[in-house]
Amino acid sequence: MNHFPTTTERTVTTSFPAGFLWGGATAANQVEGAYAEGGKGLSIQDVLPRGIQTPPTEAPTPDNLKLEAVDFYHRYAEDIALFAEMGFKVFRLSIAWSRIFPNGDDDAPNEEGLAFYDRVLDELERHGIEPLVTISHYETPLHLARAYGGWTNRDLIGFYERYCRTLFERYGHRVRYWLTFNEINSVLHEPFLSGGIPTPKDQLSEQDLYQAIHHELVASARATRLARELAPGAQVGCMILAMPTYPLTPDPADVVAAMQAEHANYAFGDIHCRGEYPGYLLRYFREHGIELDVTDQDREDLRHTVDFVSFSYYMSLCETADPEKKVAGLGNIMGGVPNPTLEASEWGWQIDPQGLRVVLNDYWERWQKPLFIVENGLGAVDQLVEVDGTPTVVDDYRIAYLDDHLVQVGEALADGVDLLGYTTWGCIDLVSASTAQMSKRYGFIYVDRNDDGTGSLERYRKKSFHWYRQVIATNGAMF
Ligand code: BGP
Repeated sequence: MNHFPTTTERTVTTSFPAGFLWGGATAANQVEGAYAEGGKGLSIQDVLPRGIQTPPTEAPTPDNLKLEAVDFYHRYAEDIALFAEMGFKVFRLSIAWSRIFPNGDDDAPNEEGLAFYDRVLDELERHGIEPLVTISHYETPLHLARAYGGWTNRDLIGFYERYCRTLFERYGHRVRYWLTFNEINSVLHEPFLSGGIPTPKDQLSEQDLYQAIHHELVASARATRLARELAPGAQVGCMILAMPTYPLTPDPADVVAAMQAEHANYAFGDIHCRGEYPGYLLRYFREHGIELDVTDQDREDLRHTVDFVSFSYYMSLCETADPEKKVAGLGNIMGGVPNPTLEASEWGWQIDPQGLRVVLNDYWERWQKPLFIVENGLGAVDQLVEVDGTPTVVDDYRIAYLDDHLVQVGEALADGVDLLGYTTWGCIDLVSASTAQMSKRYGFIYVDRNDDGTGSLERYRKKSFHWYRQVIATNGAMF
């Protein structure tokens, strides 16, 4: 078995499948801006000026970069034209729930919000780019957080279902790929960002947290059921924050610790793919005195399993059973123990291209559902320079990161993994989720906006823009 590759060097020449969906990904709250235009209500993001680092503010404050973000709301046509220039086959966007239902619990949708996404979808269609829509991407309407306690409240299932019904009725004939909740497992670590749960993390009981998770899982399954009814041909996927967890040492106790850490994430995929709670999670509930309110209808709803599994991948983690070796986590919401063999990005996210292959092989073998990589990329500080009189960024580090990861995607394809597509995160620079700043950039397109909010919002092609266009034009033949 030692013929399997152990470096990032490609050892096989399997090509990417015909029709492979190359593209990029964004989220409404990180690109759109126009936070109070078009009848939009407030979302939790409008009161998170410092990302996940400090508690929410009472009301929107001028230092919140997401209020204007990169102004996709007004510049979507220009941006989509740039995506088309790169040859995108797919564009992942989220719909801002509070543009459609400003308070979340409104009786009727906001027509202006719906019309905005009609225009965006028209533009994508004009360029032959397939939309991939995230229904809820860290942007719960603020009213649902404040008045209902976010997803801890069962009423949110009904509000979400009404929202999904509206989306499927309006866009179901033109959107094939839907994701129910962005990184659904992240609620374990960031209950407000991910689940609109206002109770501070250290005061939130596991009972309430898992009840909220249960409500989201039921809502996700109901969305899948509804899509089958209202949007035949639609493909619904779950979306998981993937982070393969390695044992820190070969000590079997570390191996078990890593397995258990991984279970916390697997559970979300297991329920979405198998339609019921896995035994290891039921055991956890028993041993921690967690008794969920689960109705017969919930059980029946959960049986509506997803068509595919999507995930984000940025890094791997280690786990250990030894409390002395448990050092504070990386700059990521999932914690974990740093891997001594890996380099890290400027934000402490450890770079591990082979980890992507581990995830692809592992998820495929575990669930036997088509996979979709809907986030991957390098957050870095970029320097705008002039080359031959044209402003650009010479982002060789980003090209190297993506290149190394795509080599590993090729390895997984050669192993027979069924992969629908690959959308890099933040294909255009956007406001970072964790830091709420501009300076952590992911894009192929540079946006002139600074952390202090200044900047012209002009767009410039980076070196990686031209590289990615080649990747797509050759359908990944260069890997
Ligand atoms: C994921 C989120 C995205 C995105 C990305 C990068 O967890 O789904 O919204 O922001 O991470 O994170 P950051 O912006 O913190 O660098």
